[in-house]
Amino acid sequence: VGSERINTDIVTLTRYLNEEQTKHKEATGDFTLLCHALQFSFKSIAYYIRRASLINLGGLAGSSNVTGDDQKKLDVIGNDVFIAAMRSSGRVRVLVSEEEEEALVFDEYPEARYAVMCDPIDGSSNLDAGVSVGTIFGVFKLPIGAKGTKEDLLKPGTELVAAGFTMYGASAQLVMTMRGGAVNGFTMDNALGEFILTHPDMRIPKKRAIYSCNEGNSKYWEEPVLEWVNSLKQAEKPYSARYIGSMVADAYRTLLYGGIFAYPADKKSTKGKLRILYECAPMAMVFENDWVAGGQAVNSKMQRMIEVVPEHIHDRSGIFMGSYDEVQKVIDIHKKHG
Ligand code: AHM
Ligand code: MG
Repeated sequence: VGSERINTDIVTLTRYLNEEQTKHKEATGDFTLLCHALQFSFKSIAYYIRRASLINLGGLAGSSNVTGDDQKKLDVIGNDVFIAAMRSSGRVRVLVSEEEEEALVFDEYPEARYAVMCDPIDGSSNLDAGVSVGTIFGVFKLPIGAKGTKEDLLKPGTELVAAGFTMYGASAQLVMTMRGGAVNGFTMDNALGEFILTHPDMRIPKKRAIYSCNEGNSKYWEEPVLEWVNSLKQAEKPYSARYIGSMVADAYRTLLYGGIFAYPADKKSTKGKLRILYECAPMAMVFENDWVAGGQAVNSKMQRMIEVVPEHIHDRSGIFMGSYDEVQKVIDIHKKHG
């Protein structure tokens, strides 16, 4: 490769964050610092996942988390890495993690103005098989003097100032969006130790014949969901089924290729499986990003996912998200059933 063909002016996440900060004259740099701490936690988790089977991190840790799932050793490590990074940033007042029953309030930083919600390692049942997993995050900005109470957290996704996820796959892929901005995708360059802006201004295709859901649950599904999936199978050109079972990986594919990802509420899990604050709302912010990504995300009642207000920090919801036209099909069938 001739040197003239090597791009020497790459946009790293660090550069991108600096450039974003200078666009906002009122910015204090606090949010940028928070993003640096987030970035560090993604890099660390990516590193541990990659090393996992070499340094004996596979398997169960012998404890259960709040929702009764068996915790993996890596779940515990991912959670610890995330908490330490958020706490030490000095910019986080309160942190909600899937792995922690209560919100963690960082009283040592009473001036901190951000609340962070995260699932440190989502899809961890896939870990030992080497399948992609991910970290999902959402960020609220709190009023001055906020104490990190439940009221600071039980807010709809429309209040998020930033959200996104990192997928730990063949490479680590970070997708993030800030309020009013584009959805941008970064790829971890392991040699440089930097996330590089590789997918600026991501836009989800308006439609695509791919659906992604756990059909093993179909005996519990409500009538409209059954009718919808059946209609895809009976379409003139039937849809392709793709289900990884890691929301982040299924979401990343859906964002790039188009299609739909669904985890509906059903007769068994009447509230759905995925959590509102740190799984559904951040994904909704990415997919519904009005003029940017241009997709849709709704719950099982066909309400906009981003407007749903949880009553408890670990509340769950059904979710349908993806290409505009594909989600619209779900909405139309549900409307018909009234
Ligand atoms: P987790 O947070 O305990 O890992 O569970 C969330 C995961 C999602 O990543 C994925 O979409 C879903 O659970 C898969 O569930 P199922 O195995 O029921 O299909
Ligand atoms: Mg998880």
